[in-house]
Amino acid sequence: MSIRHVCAYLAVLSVATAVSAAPVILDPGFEFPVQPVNQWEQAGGAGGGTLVGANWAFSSSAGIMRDVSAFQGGGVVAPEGSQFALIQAAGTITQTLSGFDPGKLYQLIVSQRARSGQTNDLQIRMDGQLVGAGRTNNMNFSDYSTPFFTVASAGPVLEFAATNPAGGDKTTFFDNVRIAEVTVSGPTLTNPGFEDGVLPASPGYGMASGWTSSSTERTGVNDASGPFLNGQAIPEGSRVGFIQYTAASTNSLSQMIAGLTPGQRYQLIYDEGERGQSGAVAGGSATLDGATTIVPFHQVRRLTGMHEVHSLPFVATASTAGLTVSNTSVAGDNTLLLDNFRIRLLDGPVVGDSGFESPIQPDNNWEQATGAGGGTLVGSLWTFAGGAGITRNISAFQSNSHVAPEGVQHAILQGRGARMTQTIDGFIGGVQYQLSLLTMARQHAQYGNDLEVILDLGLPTERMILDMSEVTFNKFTEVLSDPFMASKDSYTLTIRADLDGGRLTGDRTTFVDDVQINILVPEPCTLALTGLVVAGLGGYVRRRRHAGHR
Ligand SMILES: [Ca+2]
Ligand SMILES: [Ca+2]
Ligand SMILES: [Ca+2]
Repeated sequence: MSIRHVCAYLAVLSVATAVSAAPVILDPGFEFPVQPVNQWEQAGGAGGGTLVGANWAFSSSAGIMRDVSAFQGGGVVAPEGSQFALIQAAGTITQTLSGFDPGKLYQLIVSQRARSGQTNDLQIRMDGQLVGAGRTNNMNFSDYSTPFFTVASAGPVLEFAATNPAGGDKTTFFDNVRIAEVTVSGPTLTNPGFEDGVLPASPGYGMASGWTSSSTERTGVNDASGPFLNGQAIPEGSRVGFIQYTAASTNSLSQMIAGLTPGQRYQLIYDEGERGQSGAVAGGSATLDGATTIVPFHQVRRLTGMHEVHSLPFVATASTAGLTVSNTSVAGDNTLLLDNFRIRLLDGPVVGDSGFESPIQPDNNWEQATGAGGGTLVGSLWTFAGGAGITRNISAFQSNSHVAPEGVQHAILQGRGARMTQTIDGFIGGVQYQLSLLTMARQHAQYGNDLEVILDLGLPTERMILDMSEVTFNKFTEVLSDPFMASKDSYTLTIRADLDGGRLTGDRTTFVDDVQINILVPEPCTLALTGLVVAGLGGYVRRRRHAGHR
């Protein structure tokens, strides 16, 4: 992520703030009824205590346990008070709560652990809606925070359920249930970099705080020592999340994005990678509210480090949106790595087909204005010339490895004279803008060429706003143009390849995707960067001003 975006996201994202906890949970610590010393009770009758008078309802294998019962072997002590809840194998514990305000945003925190040497899962539901889930395999009590959730009634039913997917005698313990109303200002994700909460025991399967897991045994969190991260650089902080393949199903991590403004355009950005086992190919995708695909299914191979994924731009229809990121396995023993989720506000003029997703090219094919390729450019909102065109995943241009960072297609600029042009309306005079795009060099022969972005090419108002004398990135990297002040409402935008005054030779191709123009808000931390092109992690930009525009 660029420094510019660190600043921007700090401005846009706000830390969730818990305020007065209006929701009422009776006996959130399972302290009543008091069990006899060294005893417990399950609703089915096991144990030497009682559940009469409890505020919770228990299925037969669920109950309440006191410190330190014979049940526990290892001598488990409650993290709050002297009692806690247990569910042995599969079962549920429920309570009808009160004091909620439908439509408001809430978050539940529970302290949970597994019985020594065991694993189980723990699902948390409000009125039947899954609000949190993951594997309990830690042998010490630790807090798990659900994603944000809303409720439909003032008195929802809270349910803790263990589903014991592996069968056998497995027990999960939990205690100290807390629910707080959450207020956010601006788009907010919970634990977007997987830095919060306990690090699950090796190999890392477990609860990812702030996220809900579809498959409690196949998702989790790794740090630098983790087998799924497998030696790759961590894009943000010291941990990444992961979704491992399973042959029979799609596995996913989910949470709620809060603080969106209906009608506003946004983009989800995150870092993605693959573990790197022999022949492994993960299948990444992301949806909103289970219905809108914002990151289409694409193949993910281990490359030189994790790389940015930019979603298709989307318009918020409500203040919240349910995000689900999935791995639909393609081949081998694969694992999708994830980190550093963030939301970008798209507030500038709309670039038509900013990600070169239309027209759709045939599978594994491309088309250039020269006629090369097996696809078509008819109907594109861009005008292509020379070696410029569009490639779909996975074509010969991509050497069967790199794929589009946004959608499933990206632009190609092969050789001098390759260019693509579009008239952009909707600028506001006096407002300062900045263009961003993702670019990399084709990993082939002489690599990339000289990439230039020009406003009003050939007109008296012509201005070059980005000039990279040679694109050398070996993975898609975001670059930013010079800031520019609009003086009218419409400009022609030209993105072209040059040879840097003849210095570059050979068959060079530069890839481009996700061209966006945003309003540049002069925040204190970005002022110092004005005029610089800032490279993302692992890359760099060499940039040189031409003496004059050619
Ligand atoms: Ca307790
Ligand atoms: Ca991280
Ligand atoms: Ca694209």
